[in-house]
Amino acid sequence: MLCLCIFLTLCLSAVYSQFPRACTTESAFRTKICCPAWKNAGPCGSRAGRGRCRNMIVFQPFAAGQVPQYDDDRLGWPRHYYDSTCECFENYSGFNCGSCKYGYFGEKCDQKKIVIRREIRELSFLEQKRFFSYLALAKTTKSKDFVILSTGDRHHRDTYRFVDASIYDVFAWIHYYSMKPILINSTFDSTHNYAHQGPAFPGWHRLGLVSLEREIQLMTGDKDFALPYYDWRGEKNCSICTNDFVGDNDVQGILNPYSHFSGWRCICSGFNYPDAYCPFASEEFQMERLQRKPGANPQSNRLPSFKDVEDTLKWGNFDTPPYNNEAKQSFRNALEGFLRASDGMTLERNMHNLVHIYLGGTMSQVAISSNDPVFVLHHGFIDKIYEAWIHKYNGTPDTYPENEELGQGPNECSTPYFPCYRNKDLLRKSTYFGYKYSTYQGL
Ligand code: KOJ
Ligand code: ZN
Repeated sequence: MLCLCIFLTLCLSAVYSQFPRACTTESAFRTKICCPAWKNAGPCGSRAGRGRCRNMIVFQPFAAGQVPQYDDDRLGWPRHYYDSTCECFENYSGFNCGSCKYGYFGEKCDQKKIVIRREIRELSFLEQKRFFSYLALAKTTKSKDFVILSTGDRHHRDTYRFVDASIYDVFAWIHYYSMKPILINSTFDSTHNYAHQGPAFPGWHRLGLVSLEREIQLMTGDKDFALPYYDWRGEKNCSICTNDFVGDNDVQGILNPYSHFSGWRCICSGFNYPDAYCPFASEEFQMERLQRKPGANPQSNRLPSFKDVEDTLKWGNFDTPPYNNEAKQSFRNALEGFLRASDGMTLERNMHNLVHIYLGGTMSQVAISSNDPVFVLHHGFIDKIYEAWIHKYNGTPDTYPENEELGQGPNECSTPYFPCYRNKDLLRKSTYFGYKYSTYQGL
């Protein structure tokens, strides 16, 4: 068993997220080069033919003389931090080309594998227990390859620190970091962010899930592991909010002490203010516990219906001008839940947003919602609907629209993932990323 684990670890090796620990040294930031060595084959495994250090990573650089005076560190991701990163060949990937693209395994990354994501209630009792055990491991195992950014003050770069976090917390932090208000000309713009309210929304969350899934495969050596999803269509209440699944809660929203996540703490909780990034990501700070109050909010006391999902899939335009939370007749805006899916015109809360607000507590706060693993199950189902749309309308990267949302252009890197995935490259069938969905209740 031990040999098998070592073997699998060697085959799978490091994946993608950020920041790569190896690129948070003083010299990496000074030179703006993030091209770590792979084994003893040189930077990006170049002597083994795995990749090379490339000095232009931003696919859509600003034209000369047009560099805007933005001071947000995430804009034009990742140009604020790095000018050079690894370009990996064939199916190699990762910050040093030491790992494989999603969906590929083996020393030469030439073995394609597609895992099947199933509804959480389709899993056997043992598979369910395995899933919760893997999450517990991910919450407590420090990420070997990645660290997270913690700042006292976003205006002062000397307060930026990179700190250890667990595999699950790196995942939760990525969502937190992407949705902080954008700093433009020294003022904060809270109306836009890099992951929501624009065409990047479905692909951004797809990348988050697939990176977590891969991290769990690596951590456990279980190559067959697939994230489950929660199909909430037509539910009278949250039927998985029981101790067998994501946990029961009391009227205050505290999770039942005998449930799987009752001891979990929320990274980056308690300081929603714009001026800092997760400043207390430290041992001393007591982060708040997860909270959940399904159905308690009178404005959002229902879950979306079967018809809501059908109606959402009626909209053949992936997204429409103005490509934000006011887009009409837009599949993306209906799925995200700013639009009534049936008429495509009325702005109202539905679908993705409705489920977040319905669940309440941690899930209803955009900054920290990803701390609750029900986020993973909910977004798994959102991703399944996105996948159904891609199949129905033959979506390809060319379907992704030009738009003005910061960081959401087709050729911009999905922010803040590492290495770069262009937003438009996330509009592809899921088998490209190594997974597909089971059919459940007709979808
Ligand atoms: C939390 C989120 C989100 C939306 C809402 C509610 O993460 O994306 O809450 O609008
Ligand atoms: Zn989100």
